[in-house]
Amino acid sequence: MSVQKTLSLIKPDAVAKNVTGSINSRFEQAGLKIVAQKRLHLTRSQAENFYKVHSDKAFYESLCEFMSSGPIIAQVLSGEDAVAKNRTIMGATNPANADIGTIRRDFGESIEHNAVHGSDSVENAAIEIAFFFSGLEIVE
Ligand code: IDP
Ligand code: MG
Repeated sequence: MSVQKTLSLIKPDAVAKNVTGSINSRFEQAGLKIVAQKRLHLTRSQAENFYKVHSDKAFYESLCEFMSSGPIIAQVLSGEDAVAKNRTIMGATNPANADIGTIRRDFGESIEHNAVHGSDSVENAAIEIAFFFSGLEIVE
């Protein structure tokens, strides 16, 4: 294990429910530190670019529409084993299948409107962090 950084997004459904502070508490309780954070509203083309790995999926158009439908919180989480740790506390993609006590179980609405995004590997975390943040904006 080692100290890693991962990209987290609080998605439009959770921002609209005004539960961003509750979600941030989950990260902090798990020992992850929020070392960068900002609120922004993605354009449709920015959402398409961020999710381009899913461009062949049936849900791609709907996902990009959702992700550009309202404000999000983009954040960088830092800590021991941060990529996998964040995936664990997020829970499964479909909130209905997510473990009790996970963010998606407690705040997600559906397989698409599932409250949070988290990078799935150290390599993708670096790419996704660079999509949203400059080095100057990340403060350990
Ligand atoms: P992940 O967010 O758990 O890594 P991915 O498979 O990478 O899941 O999918 C990216 C996002 O696309 C999901 O978080 C969810 O918002 C949406 N999504 C995934 N599968 C479906 C689906 O079957 N229907 C609708 N939306 C989906
Ligand atoms: Mg994913």
